[in-house]
This record gives sequence, structure tokens and C-alpha cells, in this order.
Amino acid sequence: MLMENIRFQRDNQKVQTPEDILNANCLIFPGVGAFAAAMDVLNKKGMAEALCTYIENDRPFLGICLGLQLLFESSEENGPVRGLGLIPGVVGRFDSTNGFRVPHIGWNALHTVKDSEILDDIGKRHVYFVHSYRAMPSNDNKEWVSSTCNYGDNFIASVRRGNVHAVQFHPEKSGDVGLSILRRFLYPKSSTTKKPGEGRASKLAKRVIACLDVRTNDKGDLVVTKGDQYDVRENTGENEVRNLGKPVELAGQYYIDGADEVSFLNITGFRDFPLGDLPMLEVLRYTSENVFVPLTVGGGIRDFTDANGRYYSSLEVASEYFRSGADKISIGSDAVYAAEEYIRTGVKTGKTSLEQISRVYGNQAVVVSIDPRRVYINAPDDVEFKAVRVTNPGPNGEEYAWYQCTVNGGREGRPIGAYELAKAVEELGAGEILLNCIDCDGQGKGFDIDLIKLISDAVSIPVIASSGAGVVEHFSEVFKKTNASAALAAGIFHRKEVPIQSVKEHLLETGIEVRM
Ligand code: 1PR
Repeated sequence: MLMENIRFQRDNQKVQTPEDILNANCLIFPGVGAFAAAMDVLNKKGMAEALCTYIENDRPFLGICLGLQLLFESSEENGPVRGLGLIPGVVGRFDSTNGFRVPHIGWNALHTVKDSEILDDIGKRHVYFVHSYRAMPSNDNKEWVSSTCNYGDNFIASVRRGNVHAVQFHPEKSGDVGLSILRRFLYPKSSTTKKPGEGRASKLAKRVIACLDVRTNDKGDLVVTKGDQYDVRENTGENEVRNLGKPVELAGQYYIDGADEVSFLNITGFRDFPLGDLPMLEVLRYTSENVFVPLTVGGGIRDFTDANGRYYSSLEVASEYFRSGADKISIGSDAVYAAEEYIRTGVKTGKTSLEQISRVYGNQAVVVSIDPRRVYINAPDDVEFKAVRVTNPGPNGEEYAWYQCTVNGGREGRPIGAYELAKAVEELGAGEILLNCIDCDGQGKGFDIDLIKLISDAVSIPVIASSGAGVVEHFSEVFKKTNASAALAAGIFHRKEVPIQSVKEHLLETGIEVRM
């Protein structure tokens, strides 16, 4: 974990020294990244001891995610690694062999086991989790545990003792429910805390994601655009880039409308250096001030040397995105090259952007975006790549297809299939797959069920189904027929043809749990 990601806050100040901790009136510790690196920083800076003293004196504390895990005795993450040792127990990895996808990403339900005050208003609503490791309740730590969550096992979702609180989920990304938790912690005596409505959360919800493809138009403005099979230019004489609105405004609207996540894809990032594209960083900064659900950003994440010969690693590019408010970054073209090389050599070099970013920020922060194109064939052994029998035969009656990966926004086909890519990037450290389909993009005829089933059955990380949503029934179809964890749409939301709430109401009516 990088030092800049340890952000204790004292009267809205970032903590720099152990004294800052000891002098604080109230501390929030939103940890991001790996356990060992975080403990290393805390020990080297003398903050571990200060933190233990602060907590043992029952001073107001809120740990978030890693900020909860560090309170335990040790973690198995790249370990065992010793933690602060304030709460009995070991932080271990979720077991993916029982069919549950790891990382645990998404909106899940809490089971409150004791009065925790900060959780008192949340009723049966979902909160947002993103993690691969968790601590388990036991007799030794039962005086601490205030709520649990079920994901294969019942793990600890929050702890509380006196003024000390810690949560495994992210209140800052849990919409109005999360904001009410933060308000209750920061202003415990205030009676003005707005209560979120009652809900019916019982388990991990399927996510509905709004995607904003962003690029600079011919006038130099950053706009939300949307293609048909990746062609984003109007069919007019001028052939200009289709402009569907301003990124920050649209993202804010989708948050209000109930999107569970918002994704920005900088679609010309493959040719323009993204850190040169400062408006994109500003878009992230402004969006994260008002949008309290996870933000993903992709496009142009790769090593780069600028015109002055200055080298930027993909890790620097990603770090800039994280600092500007992104929760996850998404890698497209660079992941294809990395997977090709890995399949060719069988060696993990540790140097690819995928490996480097997931090592520092954790694989739950790294999405791989796949842009495949369907290639029809007559028989599965016509190609060396995994093929499927297609539901609708090809133009010449072909009964099979393989899905060829592309780079540079679909401009170049590569010698690798979506199936091979998905399996390789999972091994290289991807935490989630955003599965597009160029043939279906913008067509409104439904998701490519054959493709999504193929990929979501092949990997044990979450898969986001993307491309082709036209009506609410397409969402229930993809969740009923495949193991997708989330469904993403763009055009129907931008053109206001189908509101996000209608999608969610329909999913609820068909028995699919969603966050309301
Ligand atoms: O290769 O790491 O620079 O990443 C580039 C990123 O930009 C990739 O994630 C790639 O998918 C995306 N991208 C590149 N070109 C385009 C384009 O449209 N010309 N957009 C593009 C991809 C696809 C979806 C879209 C869904 C849903 N957009 O995300 O939003 O298909 O659309 P629909 O609901 O309207 O059907 P790198």
C-alpha cells in the first residue's frame, strides 16, 4: 500500500506523524491496498504504536476496509503478516472453491449482531464491499463484532467497542446509506441525521452499471459519446463525434438515478497519453465529490514516454487516476499484449501493467476490459481458440463462433480469443472482467449470452456483461442465463430510453436481488 493511500483524518487534516494521531479528536482510517505494505509504513513511521494507544484509550476511530483488517492479529495476505493485534483473529482469503467469486465485489446485506450506533439507521439496505480477504467471527472476538455479512461464510462486516468502530465495507461508496453511517460517526449527537429508507437486502445484489465512453471531440471538448459497433461518428456530412452530454453531469445524474457503479472509458486513451489529458483527471475529481458509488476509469493505461523523453510507468498513470477519485482502473489493449506474452512464454514477469497495479493496489482494483468480435466458423476445431455453438447461426449457416480479442478500440484484431484472454488475465492479477462485444455494441438487441456464459463460466472473478442492452428484459435474461455479476449499459441510459430505476424494478419483479 502506498503511503498516500493511508489517509488518517484529523479535523479534516491528513495525519503525517504519530503525534498527529495522539492529538486527534477523531480519526478516520480508510485503508486501500495490501496488508503487509500498510503495516510496514505504520511500523516505520511509528504510527502503529500511536494508533494502538489511541484506540486503547477509546478515542473516536473509524477504520474502513483495510483499516478494519489491520486491527486484527495477523493476515494471510502475502503472509502471515502481523497486524496491530487489538482484535483476536486472523484475516484470511475468501474460498473461491465453493463457487463464490473472489474478490467479493458489490452490494451485500448486513446482519447486525449488536448495537453499533453508526449502523443504527441503515435498516435492510445494501452496502458496498470490495475485498478478497476477511476476518471471521469467533468466541475470542465476539465482544467486538457488531455485524456480519454472508458470502459463502459469515464474515465480520463491522466491529465496535466504545468509540472505536471499523467496517469491512465502504461507507463512502455506499450511497445515501453510507453517508448516513459517516454522519452518525462524525456527529453522534446530531438529531438532524437523515434516515435512509427501509430496504429488503438479503444477499449480494446484481449490479447495474452506467458506462460513459469519453473522448475529446473535434472542438477539443471532453464529451460523452457512444458508438454503434464502436463507430462514434455521426453519419452526417461533417462526420463529427457523437456528443451525448457532459461527463460530470451525466455521472451525477446516474448516481441519483440509482446506478450501482459508474465507469468512464477514455476511448482514445490508446493513442493520446492520458496524463496529458488533464480534463479526464478533472472529470474524476469533480465526479467523486458528488457521486458516492464506485468509479472505474479506463483508457490508455500503459507505460508511456512523452515528447520530452520523460518515461511514465503504467503504475504512475493508474496512481494518478486513483488519486483523482477512481476506485478501479480498467485496462484494455495492454492486457491483451500481456496475456499473449504470458500464454507464449508461460512466465509471469511481474512487469506488466496488470501485475504491477494489482500488486500495489490489490486485484480488486484492476478490471480488464475485453473488446472481442465474433468470428463464425463451421466446426469448433477450425481454430486453435475456444469456440462455442452459437444460439443464432452465422450468415452462411455457421453453427460455431470464437471471439477474437481486439486492441486500440476494436481497430486491430489479435491472435487470441476472449476465453484464453480471460483465463490468462485472471492468473496475472485481474480482479474483474468487463466483457464487451463489438458486434452487439449500440445495437439494443440484447447481450451476447453465448459469449457471457463462456467467459463467466471460465473464470472465478466477477464478470460484467456489456454491450447490446435495449430493454429491461435484456438485463433479466443475462442474469438468468449466465453467471454475470453485473450488467452495464450506455446508449439506452444516455438517450433516456430506459431509466435505471425501471431496470431495477424489473429485476426485482423477476426475483433478482438488486440494490434499491
Ligand atoms: O485499450 O486500455 O486504452 O482502453 C480503451 C477502452 O476504451 C476499452 O475499455 C475499450 O472497451 C474502450 N473503447 C475503445 N474504443 C471504443 C469505442 O466505442 N470506439 N468503447 C471503446 C467501448 C464499449 C462499452 C459500451 C458498451 C455498452 N465501449 O463499454 O459502453 O458496449 O454500450 P451499449 O449499452 O450502448 O450497447 P485501452
